[in-house]
Order: sequence, then structure tokens, then C-alpha cells
Amino acid sequence: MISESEQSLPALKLASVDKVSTISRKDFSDSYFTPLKPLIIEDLAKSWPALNKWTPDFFKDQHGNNLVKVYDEGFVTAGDHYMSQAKSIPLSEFIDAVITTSQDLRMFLYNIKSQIPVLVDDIIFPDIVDGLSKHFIFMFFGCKGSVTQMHFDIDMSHVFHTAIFGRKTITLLPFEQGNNLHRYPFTCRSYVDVHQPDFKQHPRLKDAQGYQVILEPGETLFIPSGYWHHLVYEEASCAISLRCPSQTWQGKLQGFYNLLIMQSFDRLMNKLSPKGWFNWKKQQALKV
Ligand SMILES: O=C(O)CCC(=O)C(=O)O
Repeated sequence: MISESEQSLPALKLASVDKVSTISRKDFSDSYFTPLKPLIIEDLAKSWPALNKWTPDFFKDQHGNNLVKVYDEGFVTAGDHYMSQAKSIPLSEFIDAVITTSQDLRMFLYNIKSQIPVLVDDIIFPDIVDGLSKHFIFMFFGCKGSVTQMHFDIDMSHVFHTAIFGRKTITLLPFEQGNNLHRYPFTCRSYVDVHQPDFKQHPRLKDAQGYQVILEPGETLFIPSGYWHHLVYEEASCAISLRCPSQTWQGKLQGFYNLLIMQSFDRLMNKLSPKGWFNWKKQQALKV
């Protein structure tokens, strides 16, 4: 007889993401950007020097002395490291961990423009949309086994996430699915397990609908404004996210509110009562 834990678990309703090799500005705007639909563009970054140049050894040899902030699961857990780094270490030490270990350890929102500006020369800005920020060019670099928990980008930007090397499994859901994801109040986070959903604890997850994709090196994923995303590093991975603001007033206002009010309040409450505040958010999120 098969025990309950051995039976295959019901999965989330996740569709695949459309994939094109290239797309015109107009088709992208009409079919993906304006209707807020994700898309993989295989060749958007085809001519970026970064694709061939950026390897773990390159970073170690050329920029190994730079101090970098690294993050682990403490980023989303109540306590001193909530929403902040686990530690700061030389990039060369981090690269050693990337090459030799499997663990949840990653560089997160590392702004290459302010930290290692010369790297920006290895990226060619696509003209697929107007308004891509030249100041906030974020690198995400992690060991195999890293997980970026389910969240949406607090400023409600649209994101173009290009995998330089390493594969990732990415789960995406529209902003409106926050209730089905049992969003924690005053945060842009959810703590559901999208790979092994627990429908007893998270009953509304049964109604959640989204997308899942394996992003291959060189490919770019368009993550529309407000979309929830969860990333599993199947291999040691390095990616660059380019971003542009939401084009709607509603999106812009939501972004300002999230950044200036919601986030400040959440951080303050975490300082005052880390466990108590976290437990209250959890209780609210799990309410049926
Ligand atoms: O690659 C990651 O770990 C996270 C990416 C992300 O959250 C983003 O680009 O907004």
C-alpha cells in the first residue's frame, strides 16, 4: 500500500511561458508589456560581451578583492538579518563557495553600476522598451541550491532578467494572486512552497495560477511589473536584471507606498519585536 507521503502531491496550476528568439518593440508592447504577460526572449542579450567573458574565474581574477554582501535564508526570517545581508566577504571567497559548494548563498541586488562600473561595458542595453534604468543594474549571483523566496519587486518595476550562466527554475504569478499565495501583510513576500505545495496550510494556493520556466544561459525573461517570482538555482548562476518603472500611475504609486511606508514599517516592527511581528504576519497570512 502506498503511504500518504508517497502519493504524488497535487501541483500548482502553472503554464509554460511563451518563447521567441527576437521580437519587435510593437509586438512586445502589444502582446506582453502592456497586458503584463511574461516572455522569454532567447536572443535579447546575444551580443553582450558578458555572455562569454563573465565566468567565476573572471570575477575572481579581475575583481576578487571587492567586498560583497552575501545573503542566505536569514533574509526572509525574523531576526537580526531580516532584509539584510548575512555577511560581507571578498568576492574571491564568495566565488570559491560558488565553485565548490551547494548551499543557499547568494549575492542579491548587487548594483554593478555603483560597485564595479567597468562591468557595465559588457552589457548592451536593448531598445525593446524605453526607460531602462542606467543606474540600477542588478547582478544576482548564487551557489547551486540557492533559493530566492517568492516575492514581487517592491518598486513595481518591470524586469528583464538575463541568465549569464547557470540554469534556474523560475515560478511566476501575477500581482493579483497575492491572496492565493497567502501574502504576509506589510511585505512583498509569500512563504508558500511552490514545488511541494501544502494545501492544508495554504488552502487558497489551490486557486493560484501562474507560470513556470527553466531559464537557460543567455536567455532573457521578461517579468512584468508586480509579478510574484520564486527562483531555484539548479546550478551556480549569475544573472543581470535590467529594469524600468511601471508605466501606470497605479503601479508608480503602489511602488512609492511599498518603498516609503510599507517597508519602513515592516523593518521598524521587526526591530521592536522580531518574533512577535513575524508570528502576527504569519497568523494573518494563514487566516482562511
Ligand atoms: O535571481 C534572483 O535570485 C532574483 C531575481 C529577482 O528577484 C529580480 O531580478 O527581481
